[in-house]
Amino acid sequence: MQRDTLIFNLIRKELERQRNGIELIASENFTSVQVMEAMGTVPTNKYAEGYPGKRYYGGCEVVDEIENIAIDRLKQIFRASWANVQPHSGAQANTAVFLACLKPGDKILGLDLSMGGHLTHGSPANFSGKYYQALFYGVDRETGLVDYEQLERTARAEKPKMIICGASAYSRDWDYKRIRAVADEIGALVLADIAHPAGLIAKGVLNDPFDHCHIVTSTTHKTLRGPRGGVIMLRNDFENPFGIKDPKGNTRLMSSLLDLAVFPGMQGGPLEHVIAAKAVSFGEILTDEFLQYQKQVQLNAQAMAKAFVARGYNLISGGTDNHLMLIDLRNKNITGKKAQESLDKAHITLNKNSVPFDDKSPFITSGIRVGVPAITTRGLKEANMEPVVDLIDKVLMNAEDENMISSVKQEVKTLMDLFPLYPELG
Ligand code: DSN
Repeated sequence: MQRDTLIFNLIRKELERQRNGIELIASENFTSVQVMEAMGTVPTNKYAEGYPGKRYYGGCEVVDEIENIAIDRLKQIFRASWANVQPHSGAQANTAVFLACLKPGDKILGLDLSMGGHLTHGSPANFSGKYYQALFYGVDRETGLVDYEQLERTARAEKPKMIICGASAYSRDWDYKRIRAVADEIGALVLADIAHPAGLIAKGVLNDPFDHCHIVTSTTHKTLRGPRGGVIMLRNDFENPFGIKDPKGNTRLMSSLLDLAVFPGMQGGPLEHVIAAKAVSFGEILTDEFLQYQKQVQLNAQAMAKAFVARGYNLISGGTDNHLMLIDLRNKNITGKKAQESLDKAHITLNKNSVPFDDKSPFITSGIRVGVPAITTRGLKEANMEPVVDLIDKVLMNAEDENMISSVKQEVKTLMDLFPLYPELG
């Protein structure tokens, strides 16, 4: 077969783009080379519908070993008693949880997307808002913190079957215990979607949701720094309290219902090459080096937040506990869309983001979300955050000045050349 130079040249171009820029998308990271190596390997050829030891195809003995190692390592990381590593993404993981726990039309209560929540937590544009009756809590207008009183009020009044905690644009830690207390009052389940802060939670840098939340889902590619994918975990197993049974009408433990929801409920063949890469990344997460990395992520985020505040930027909640910050640009007279586009030209990558109580559409937005996991992986430390914020500020304050943007682009490259990305790849 002729080599597909068109695509391989574009992959090379993407490598150079990643090398030359400052990557601040809060949900992105740079995996290790061995994680990428594992992804491009022969398990991609294998059909393995089912689970280790219970597959619908022959020849699964090796992928069984791989998948069992991934499961064992993930359980060890989070002190979980059960894990499913097959979800293709975080959205798939959440879909499987709903399928295992709820009936269509049941009420769910999650953080509003416009307040930092996630599409799969009940947005009307998503299956979660179409098949379930979605209710929302928000953040406090003054403090920018989750409005736990509103959450409790809504929970008591509406009695949702599931309360979802977790966010994609929230910079503070969560009071899981408080959420569990109201869930117990009304007989609801608590799902923690830790896709964003999972790496910090894994190493004890943030509160542990497992003691208080019945089910935990995550992606594997954000702060966990693994391949793109999802997982579901339980620390303690339990019976579905709402009478959901397996397809044969039998009562099963939640672990079993969740397995059935992932396959055959929602997915077909697992991506065993990605599961191999997940296993490799889980091995990395178990090291002390990864603890140092997560501590540095938090230090960098705090240093960056301080530098923004010093330049008069309005951070929602005033700062950050985790790996990201959400900035309301309204006092800087630039929209999120314009900010993202201008920064893109300077090779500083981030995303526009609605801010709580935004008066602009999600296509324009008043804010930007800034995250440090990727630049921390490249080796930037607290002292580098001030210069990075300086470059961002220069662009945002001179968004119409193409010469200025071009000179910032040069400065970005000079800075990032000091932190080589994937030198092994030539
Ligand atoms: N919400 C996306 C993000 O955080 O970038 C992931 O689904």
